[in-house]
Amino acid sequence: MKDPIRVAVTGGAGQIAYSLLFRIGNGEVFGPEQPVILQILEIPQAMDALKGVVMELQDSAQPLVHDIIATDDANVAFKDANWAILVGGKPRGPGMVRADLIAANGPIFLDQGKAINDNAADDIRVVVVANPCNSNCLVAASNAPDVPKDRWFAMTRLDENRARAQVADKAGVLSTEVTNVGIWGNHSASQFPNFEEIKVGGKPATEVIDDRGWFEGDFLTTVQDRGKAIIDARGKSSAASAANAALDTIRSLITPTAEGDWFSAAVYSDGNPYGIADGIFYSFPLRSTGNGDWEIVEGLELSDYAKEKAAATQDELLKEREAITDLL
Ligand code: NAX
Repeated sequence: MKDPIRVAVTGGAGQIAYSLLFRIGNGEVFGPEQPVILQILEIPQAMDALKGVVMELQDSAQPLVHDIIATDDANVAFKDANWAILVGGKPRGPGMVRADLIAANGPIFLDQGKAINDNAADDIRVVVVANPCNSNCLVAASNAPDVPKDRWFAMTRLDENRARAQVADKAGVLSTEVTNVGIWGNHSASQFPNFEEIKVGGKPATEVIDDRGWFEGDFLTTVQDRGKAIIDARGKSSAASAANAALDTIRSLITPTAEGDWFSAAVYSDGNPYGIADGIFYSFPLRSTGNGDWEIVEGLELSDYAKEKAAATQDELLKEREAITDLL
């Protein structure tokens, strides 16, 4: 059996972690031969609740889980970590606008960025789930100067999966038939799931579903507003599907991407082929070699419509960045 890898998960007593931790322990993402040591971070007030989660992890007796470390010290949680999944953060409170949320989360990600920089393993890779994930990722990455920027990802995979599911449902096919789903920009209502590139059974989705009005209307708004629709229906925000998307993100990064396909995550924009501003975490269609290297898919011909959408979500990210300049 291989040596265990260390996986740090923050927000361990929260609802996403309640699904995520057990699925990591099951070998669903790193494989059935790869033992893991779970290093779970919480705030002091949630340590009792985390104790309960740890008891349940112990009671699952998962063979791949070689140790569980529960702590409220970021330096301990990120010590020698190979992967960090940053799920914990301050939720949006009543009356808070997006700028307030960004400001409230900034200091958390500044501290965690520093702790990752000072403690993590040389091959650390970080997936930021906690919202506003693109800007939180920018704060953390900016405060970890020793960790290359291409190791940081903000999660837009849930949006990708939502878009895939909507198209599969409309076309009456299995979700596996729907490929080339790329989310552009911010994990927010301004995101652009670029339906012009999506394929169904290898054919353009816009030919299979010959209804441009649906794509520009219901499709976009359903994907963009899905998080709110789930809160309205469930009384709580998406958790199982968010954990699922975090695992999908990591799996896509450690597995070679199928020929001609791509997946989505927000990455540090630094001289990209589409003229998107540098210095923000912007979601692009990506391809992975499977050994940790990835690249932005090149050569896509964006229509004027797509360019406008891609620019609008970029502008929102630039505005978010203005709210955190003192943390970068
Ligand atoms: P919960 O409120 O259930 O759990 C969050 C946990 O984080 C709490 O237990 C809290 O004590 C802990 N926490 C707070 N500050 C912390 C810190 N400084 N260090 C460590 N832990 C800390 O939220 P949950 O439903 O699990 O969602 C977690 C985050 O995911 C939220 O920010 C949420 O907005 C975000 N989401 C992101 C999604 C995405 O696609 N990127 C989708 C789902 C989700 O909305």
